[in-house]
Amino acid sequence: MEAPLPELVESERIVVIVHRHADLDSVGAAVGLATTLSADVDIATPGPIAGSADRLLDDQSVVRDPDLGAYDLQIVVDAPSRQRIAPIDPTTTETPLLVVDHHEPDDLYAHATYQRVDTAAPATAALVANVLTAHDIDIPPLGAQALAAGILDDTEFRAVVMPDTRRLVCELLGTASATDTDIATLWERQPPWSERVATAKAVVRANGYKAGNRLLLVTQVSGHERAAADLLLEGGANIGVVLSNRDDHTRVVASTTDQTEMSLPEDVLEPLADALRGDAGGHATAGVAKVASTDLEAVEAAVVTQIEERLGIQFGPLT
Ligand SMILES: [Mn+2]
Repeated sequence: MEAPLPELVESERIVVIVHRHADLDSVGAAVGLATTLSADVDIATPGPIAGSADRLLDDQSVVRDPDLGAYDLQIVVDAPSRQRIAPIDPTTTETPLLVVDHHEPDDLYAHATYQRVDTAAPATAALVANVLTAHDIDIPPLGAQALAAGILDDTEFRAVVMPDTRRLVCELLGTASATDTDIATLWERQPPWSERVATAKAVVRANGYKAGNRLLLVTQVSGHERAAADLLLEGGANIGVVLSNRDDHTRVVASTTDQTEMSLPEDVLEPLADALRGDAGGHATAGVAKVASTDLEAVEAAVVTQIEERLGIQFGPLT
């Protein structure tokens, strides 16, 4: 029996760090933890995510440049060295560090307060499932789905027939069947139908605003907001804003190509959330707000005004 990890159950704020070009195993392990632990969990990414793994992050709190000292526990998943997670460096703070990994030990392990390292494990996601189970923490369907995706991907699907892992994978898939999302699409080259429909609607419904050579595109979808926001940037916008009605609130997802002009959370989304009651977060070039108003026209007008005030410009219609 392994020594327990008190911080896993007692922490209020946890950051889970994935590796550079994080794959399904690293992201799946992180999402498995984020959806399961009772703490507020941020997932920190040192850079872009590989392939389809970013789809698992749709409803997660994702940060690019975490203030590591502000957390009660840092967890690195699927990376043995500082180089694999640079520029994020969990060794610079006093925050306890847990490393969960199946690679050959490297420099990160010397700094770990705790480690769950097993080079014989087929995937880090499997080690995460075992850590959670060992603490009697029930894994919810979304978490089970993310962990199963990580294990299947790292083993090229052999996990379902490997004696050591088939039982775990079948259990996770059984739990995951309670969600209505389909993980099979993670291995398709073309985005899933629902995402294609959402991004196509985003294009058709977009309102354009222009000031000088700045373009702002605002649109409405009912899902896949992040993919839609990225698409608006690919379509030429400097700033893309996607609004989504969620019964009693509106989700506002924003992306910008410009790293320096403004910080979306601080300059746009947090003031918006203050004005319309809600909360906001994210990093400088991609953020999310949740506001109480469900009047999409009013939310759109408030977003445009916020950006105008911050940049000291006035948008006109893009005709
Ligand atoms: Mn792995």
